Amino acid sequence: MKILHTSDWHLGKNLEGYSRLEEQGQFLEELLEIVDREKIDLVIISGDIYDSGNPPAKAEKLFYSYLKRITKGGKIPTLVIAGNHDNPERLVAASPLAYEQGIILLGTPKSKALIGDYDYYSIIDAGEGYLEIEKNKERLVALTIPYPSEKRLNEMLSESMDEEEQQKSYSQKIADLLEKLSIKFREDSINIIVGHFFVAGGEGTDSERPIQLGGSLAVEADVFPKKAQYIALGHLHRPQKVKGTQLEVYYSGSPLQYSKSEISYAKSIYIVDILPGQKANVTEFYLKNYKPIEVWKCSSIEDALKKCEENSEKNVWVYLEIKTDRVLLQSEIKEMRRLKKDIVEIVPIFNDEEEEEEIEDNKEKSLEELFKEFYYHQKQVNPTEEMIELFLSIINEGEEKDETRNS
Ligand SMILES: [Mn+2]
Repeated sequence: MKILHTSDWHLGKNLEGYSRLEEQGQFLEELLEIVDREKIDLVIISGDIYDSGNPPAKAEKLFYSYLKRITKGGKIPTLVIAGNHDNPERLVAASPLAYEQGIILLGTPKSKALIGDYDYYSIIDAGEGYLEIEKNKERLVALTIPYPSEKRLNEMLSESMDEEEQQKSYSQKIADLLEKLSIKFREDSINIIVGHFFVAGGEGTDSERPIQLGGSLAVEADVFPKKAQYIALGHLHRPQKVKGTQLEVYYSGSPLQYSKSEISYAKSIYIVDILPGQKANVTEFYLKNYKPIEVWKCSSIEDALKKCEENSEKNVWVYLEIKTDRVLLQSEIKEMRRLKKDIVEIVPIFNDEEEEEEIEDNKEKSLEELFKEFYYHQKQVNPTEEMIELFLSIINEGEEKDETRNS
C-alpha cells in the first residue's frame, strides 16, 4: 500500500493579516498531482486542517472541494484527524456525507469510525482509537489519536484508571493507551499510528501554538509500540523524522511557510510504501514554495527603497529590516509599499548589537563544523569525509576568486 502523509494545512491562516488561501489552493493542486502521479492508495492528514476552530467559509470550501477531488469520489480513502487548532465536533460534522466519498473524519481519541462496505473500500473493524480498512485486498490497521488534550485523554482512560494511574504523566498515559490499542495490530495487516501531539526532542518553529507551556504535555519518543510500521504525526511545522526511537516516526510538517522562522528549509510530504510485516519505505517529497517569505536586510532607508524598486515584480512576502539612525517617515513607508506589494512588516534597526553577537557566535565555529551541523540538521546523518572535503574545496575556490576580484 502506498500512503501519503501530510498535516498542518492550517487553511485560513494569515500572515500578519494577509490571506494565504491562494497559496493553500496551489498546494492542494500540487497534492492532487502527486496523488495521481504516485498512484497513492491512502491519504493521511494528521491534524490542524484549519487554523482555527471557527474557520472562514472559504477555507472550508477549499477543504471540501479538494478532498472530493483527491479521493476521486471514494476511490482513494483519506483519513483525517483533528489537531489542536481544529474544533473536533465541527471537523467531523460532515461525516454523514463523507464515508461514501472515501473520507474518514475523526475528532477526538474517543472517535469511532463507521464500520461499513463502501464502493471502493471497507472499514471492517473500528472502535475508540482504532480502525481497520480493507482496500484491494490489502488491510491496514491504524491507531488514531486526534489531538489528545489532557481532558480528552483522561476521558479515554477513565474507565480503567485508578488513583495511581491518574497520577501518571501525560506521556505515560499516551504510552499506556497505545499499548492497549496495539492489540488491534495484526500480523497480516499493515500497522500504523496516526496522531497529533508533541514528541519531546522535536524541532519546532514560531508558527505552532504550543500544546502546553512548560512542556508537560510532551510525549517521550519511546512510547510507540514496536509493531507500528509507520507513525504519521502532525503538530510540528518542520518536516522531520523523530529522533530517539528506532521506529519510523515522522512529522510531515506544514505545506507552507507560516512564519519567517521556516524559511531556511523546504516543505514536504512523505510517501510511505508499506507491506505487512516489513519495514516501511519512506520517501520525502519536497513541495514547491508557492510564495516564499523573505527577510531583506537593508543597510539604510535608501537601500530599502532601492531593493523595493528592483524587486517589485518578485512574488514574495517581505519582511524589511532597515538599519537607520532615525524614525522612518510615513511617506517613506508609503513609497516602499507602493514599490513592492506584500511587505508584511517593516522593522527599523537602531543598533546592530544583536547581529554582531550572532556573528561572533558563529565565528567561533569552523566552516567544517558549520557544514556538519547544517548537513546533519537536513539529513539526520553525518556527511562523509568526501563530502566535507568537496564542500571545503568549493568554498576555498570561491574565496580565492573573491580575493582575485578584490585585488
Ligand atoms: Mn499545526
